[in-house]
This record gives sequence, structure tokens and C-alpha cells, in this order.
Amino acid sequence: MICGEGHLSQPTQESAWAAPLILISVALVAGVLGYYQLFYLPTVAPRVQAVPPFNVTVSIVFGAQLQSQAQNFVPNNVTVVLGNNSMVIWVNQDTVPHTATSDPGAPEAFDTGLFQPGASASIIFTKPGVYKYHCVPHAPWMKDAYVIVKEAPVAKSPGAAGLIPPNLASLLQGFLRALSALAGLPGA
Ligand SMILES: [Cu+2]
Repeated sequence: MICGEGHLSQPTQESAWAAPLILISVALVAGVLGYYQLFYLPTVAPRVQAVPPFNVTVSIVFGAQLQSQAQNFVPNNVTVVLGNNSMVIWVNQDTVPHTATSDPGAPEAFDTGLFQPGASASIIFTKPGVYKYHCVPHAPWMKDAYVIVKEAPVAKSPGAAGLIPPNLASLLQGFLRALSALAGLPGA
């Protein structure tokens, strides 16, 4: 009987410890995940390049691997606007891998790396300027291609409009108008 009671008391002691331990573990995991989601991730997020709504496609035509082929990057000169169509997609229509790689002196170096026949590679441009580029394995003739990146036209609205979403900006404007109307009331 005594022995049995002793055995019975063991599990209750263990579970008395187990519950707080589980709670602490859950709280720790939730805390770490919460920190990661709410604080850590947002600080990383600005480095992720936003995908612009439009893009421009350049074909690496069939036979581009051959020096005798007059054209390789088609078209070999494209102009894009930042945040609008500033993603350039190269489509490899040839039968060997190619790259699109910026020449030295580009506003910002880029390199698609080798991509296979039938595959495509894309670069999102984030800096205005003239990017001359080439293909690494076929540099002697797959060269002198250009991506010209232009700044987005500046909106004529107040400067804050670019930083604050339009609907929030108009809300703020309405709020400010209401405030000034209120401030004007005693005088009126
Ligand atoms: Cu090539």
C-alpha cells in the first residue's frame, strides 16, 4: 500500500515539472518566431528587390554560339524604366548554355550565370545607367549588348507622396484639413 502510494506520487511530481517546462519551451519558441517575424524579417525585407510590374525580354537566338551568326542577343539594346519594366529576362533559344554578364564599369555589376537551352534568366535593375554586357563563354562575339536603365519620371505631387501610400497620404491630408478647420473655428 505504502509502496503503491510512493509509486503514485512519482508521476504527479514529474508532471508538475513537465507542464511549466512545456510552457517555457512554447514561450521560447513563440518568442523566437515572433521576433523573427516581426523584427528580424522586416529589417531584411528592404534588401529584397521588388519585382516591377512589367519586364523586357531579350532572346539569345538559335546559333548565337557561332561566331558566324550576326545576331545573338536580340534586341541587343533595350531601354527600361526603373520600377516599371526594369526586369530584363534573357531567354536561351540556342542549343548551348549562355550568360548575360555586365562589362566592367557597369553602374552595378550583374551576372545571370550560365543558363541552359530553353531556360531563361532575369535581372532586376535598381540603378539607372548604361549597362554594357556580354556572354562569358562567347565573349569574343556575344558582346556590345546594352541595357539602358532610366530613372522613373518624377511625380509632380508633393514629396511625401512617394514615401506614403496614396490613400494614406490623402487620409493624412484630410486629417490635417480637419485639424486646421478645427483650429480655425474659434477665430471664425
Ligand atoms: Cu554565349
